Amino acid sequence: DHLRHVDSMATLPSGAGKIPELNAVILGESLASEEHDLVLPTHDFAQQAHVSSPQKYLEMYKRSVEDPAGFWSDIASEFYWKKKWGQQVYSENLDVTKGNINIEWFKDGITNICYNCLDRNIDSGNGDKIAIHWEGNERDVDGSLTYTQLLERVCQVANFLKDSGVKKGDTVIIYLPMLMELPITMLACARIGAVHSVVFAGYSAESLLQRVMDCKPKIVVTCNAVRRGNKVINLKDIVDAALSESIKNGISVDSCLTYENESAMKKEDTKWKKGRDVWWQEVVPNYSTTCAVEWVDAEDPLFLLYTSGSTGKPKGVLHTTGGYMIYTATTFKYAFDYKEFDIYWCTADCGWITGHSYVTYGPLLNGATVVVYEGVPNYPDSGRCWEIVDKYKVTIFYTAPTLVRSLMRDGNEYVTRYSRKSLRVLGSVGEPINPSAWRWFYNVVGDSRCPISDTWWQTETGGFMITPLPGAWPQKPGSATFPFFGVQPVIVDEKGSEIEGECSGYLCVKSSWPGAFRTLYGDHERYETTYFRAFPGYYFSGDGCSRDKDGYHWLTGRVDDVINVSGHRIGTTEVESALVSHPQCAEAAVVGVEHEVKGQGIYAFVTLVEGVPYSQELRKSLVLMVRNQIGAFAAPDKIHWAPSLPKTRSGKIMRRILRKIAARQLDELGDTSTLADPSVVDQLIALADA
Ligand code: 6R9
Repeated sequence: DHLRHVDSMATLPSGAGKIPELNAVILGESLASEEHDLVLPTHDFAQQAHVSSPQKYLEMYKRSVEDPAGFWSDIASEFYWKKKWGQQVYSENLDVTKGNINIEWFKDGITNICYNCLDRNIDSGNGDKIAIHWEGNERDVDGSLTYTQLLERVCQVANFLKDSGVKKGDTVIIYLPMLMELPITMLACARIGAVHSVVFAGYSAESLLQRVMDCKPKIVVTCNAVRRGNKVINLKDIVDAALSESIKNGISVDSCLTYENESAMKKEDTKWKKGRDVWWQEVVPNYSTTCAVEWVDAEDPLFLLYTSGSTGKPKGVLHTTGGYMIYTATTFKYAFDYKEFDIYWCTADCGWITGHSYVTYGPLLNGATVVVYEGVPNYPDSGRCWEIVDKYKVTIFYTAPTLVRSLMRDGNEYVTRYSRKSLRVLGSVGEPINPSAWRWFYNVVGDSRCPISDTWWQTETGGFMITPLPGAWPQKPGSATFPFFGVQPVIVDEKGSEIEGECSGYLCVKSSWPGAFRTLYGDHERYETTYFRAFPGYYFSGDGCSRDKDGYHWLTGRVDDVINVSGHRIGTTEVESALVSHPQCAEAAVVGVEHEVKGQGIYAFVTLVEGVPYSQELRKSLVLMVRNQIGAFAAPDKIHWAPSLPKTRSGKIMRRILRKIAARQLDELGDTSTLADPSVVDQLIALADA
């Protein structure tokens, strides 16, 4: 273990400001290092960092919460605004008891995020800088685009969209894998003021349909197929299925722009619907490489992204333009200590929020060079990531704990075979990173030299909320450390009272930040209920969190019915709905269970229709049902036969008990006396390995 242990932080200069919760940490005296290993930034790293000391952080943080308007407008002024925002930099109401929830930043400011990502960087002399390095699934398939070339591509797509009748405020669904065309299409939408809704290309036709029905896109952009590892997935078939079903439900999509992904499937083999489908390669290149920008209000919508909640219906998280732009740009710069020379690679897919904020917008707003990888991280073998790191001289590598754990299991040789000398900052997102995985990432991948930014945030928050600033302060493996500028996290108890000092409870946020989502598409009521009613006055994250005596934050996972599988959010109800749509399934209850690689696995208790016998085939067809209805990533790891489910007298399933049975913590079942029929529990235990 190469960690640098320290006895105290007395070596750090003291002199912190007046923000009590942070003082304990920032001032060395009260640091309880005996409990956790502390990992100090190296001297060289700290010296060159944007935020080089706890004091510097504290100074900036203090201003950001005491004078948010001043802090954020100074930063916003570094971007291009056709017209400056109004008198009031922001306005907010986060208290349901005082009226509707309302958040606005930079209102009446007129800008365009695509212009700020591309034109602005080109105008400042970076036109020839590489914007995107694209690495295909196969080793020898790659390509790159400079900022100028990227703008040209974006303009062609934007012109096509306009020509197809897409106007400001219209929605475009993008169902694409990690081709360059994915960020290109996102930027093209932004350029003309259209609202993109990227649907992860691992979602099933059923899930795509649900999203089409909800946001009614003018057009769908897809490709014929994709190669992931050794598998070829026919995306066009999935789109066809969703679109023909949507027509039956009264929603017809005029146009389906389809990119021919030649390496996966030939044009000739692709099913085609004349009049609706258009080949990308046949139309897009014919359009002009310039396209005037549609200037939009800071509060005009930028995108919709569906995420799982605790009910079956996905939530359309809506982000607007101005605040999101400033927030993603700023968080990217500070949390990764971004510098002009950096080569940045984030392994996330643009189908998730991480791919929106930290593959596309955040990095490009900073004029960064971004690596986009089409394939899976362990293809053709577990060394692929480090091969890519060496190939492009990646300096910042941002990934998920699930990948770290799976590569860790495959052994160090796959890592040490490659140089990785270029790396200087590592990042983690999606779920809590276990201290052991953190250490492996730090010691083996980063050669004990690269700080790790363990970034806690959500689809809803738009950007990082609690994250280390590399170089600023010592890290504790597994802790997301401290809030980003302008973010005021609070931990509340059951009653919604803030708890101070060392504690654990529900993680909420006091007052707004520029990147916050503004509503759930078409359902402001649900927005208020889900996020603001549980603890009036606060945004409730749905996560549990504890704070140690040094003020470090430790995320403990979801406290609602959301499971986090390999960093993907899946609602238990979504999986249950898919299971019960199987004709032989009478009832289902799904819980999360610890999983070595995925973080959480999906564990399903299934009650069959009277008289249907248990069988291995039935198990398989139940799993298939979920794969088809949601996507392969949501497939249950275990189907546990349940003659009946443990329910209270009022009919509520007691998930607490199911969680214990799933985890085989049978001596911790707790009180089962309130069950309508306590003998159900023994029945379930008897069938645990059936
Ligand atoms: C960015 C993203 C959000 C949920 C969130 C939490 C979990 C994400 C985390 C983390 C601990 C981290 N989560 N990052 N938990 N430490 N660094 O993942 O967004 O898909 O909306 O998921 O993921 O439970 O509530 P999203």
